[in-house]
Amino acid sequence: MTPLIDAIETLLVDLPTIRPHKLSMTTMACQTLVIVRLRDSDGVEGLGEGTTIGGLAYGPESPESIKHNIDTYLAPLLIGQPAAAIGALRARLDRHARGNAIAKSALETALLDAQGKRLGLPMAELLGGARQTHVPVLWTLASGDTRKDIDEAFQRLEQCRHRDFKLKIGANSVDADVRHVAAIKEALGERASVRVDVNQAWDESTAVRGIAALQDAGIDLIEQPIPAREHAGLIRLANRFEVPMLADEAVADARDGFELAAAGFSGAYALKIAKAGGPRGALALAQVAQAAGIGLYGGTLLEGTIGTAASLHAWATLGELAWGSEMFGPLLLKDDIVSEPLNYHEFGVDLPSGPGLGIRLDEDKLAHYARRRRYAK
Ligand code: MUC
Ligand code: MG
Repeated sequence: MTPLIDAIETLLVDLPTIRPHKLSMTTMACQTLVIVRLRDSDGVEGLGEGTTIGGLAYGPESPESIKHNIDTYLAPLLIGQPAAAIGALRARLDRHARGNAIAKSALETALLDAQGKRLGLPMAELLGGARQTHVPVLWTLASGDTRKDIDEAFQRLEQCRHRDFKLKIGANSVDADVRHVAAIKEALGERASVRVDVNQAWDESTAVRGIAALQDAGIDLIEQPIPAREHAGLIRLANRFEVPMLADEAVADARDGFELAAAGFSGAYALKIAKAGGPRGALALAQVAQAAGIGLYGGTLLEGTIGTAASLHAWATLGELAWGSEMFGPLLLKDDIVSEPLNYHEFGVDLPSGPGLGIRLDEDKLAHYARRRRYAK
């Protein structure tokens, strides 16, 4: 008999970060994961995660809205439905609920995890099969302090943890940011690739000035220098400079990717399961990028291990990630809610093996970090 979806539970999990993580729009001391536990009538459980950055600072979904909208609107659309009909279920969510890409990504991940466990297959096999099992991972230097960032970079290089670094800029003046980035690049030299993420903080003329100086300093990639909706401006910047642009907030899904490519963008796209409504949507964007000759980059919204593993299963199916990935979310957190952490080594991370995500919850840790209901007696 076809298993049906019996129950969907959501939990908010607050995990402290190892140090403050400073972005142009917020500084994080804690990350909140929305964990989904989906139970099917055959007893199989699927896990999913929906995570954003800084409450509502990064985008229109907050952890609380993700939980609320799953509980109130999205879960009821899935309960009682055939659990294996993942394409039809995702279409059903899109037909009845607009937006909410992160919430949908968490549910799609849980559906894929359950189906993988049911069939005894890793999630990557449901998505086309792994073409790589070790994915390169960069580290974001974002302590807000140049000296600390340089020390952190050397530590990571010596541990063979990371050799590509992304610097979060845009919160300070352009001159201060350029000085900070140039000092880090000079200290690291050719030992590391240094990139920046401006997270939309500049207008176009500021971007022209900033990027010119960053290009001279030897920076390899400029991520989302101007606001997400300014596609024409991003294309002008891509045409003006030799250093490539990485579109992040500007491209959520395949439709955005098609529009930007058709309008003449060249450079790279950051794929994120959270932006695209799940692993399948992120891979659809990857296909558009590949057709347009645009480079791929495996992106994160700083998910914990479950969201990171789901992303890795998707990225593993791609032949090449020209710019590697940033699947370091679990390393930014002081603790974890899974029984076996991901294996980071040799400047990358292994694709977890085993059915579904290949990840098991640590129930004690989950209970410890799960947010209690504030108004319970
Ligand atoms: C972003 O915009 O890229 C990814 C790494 C990081 O430090 O922040 C995120 C979000
Ligand atoms: Mg970014």
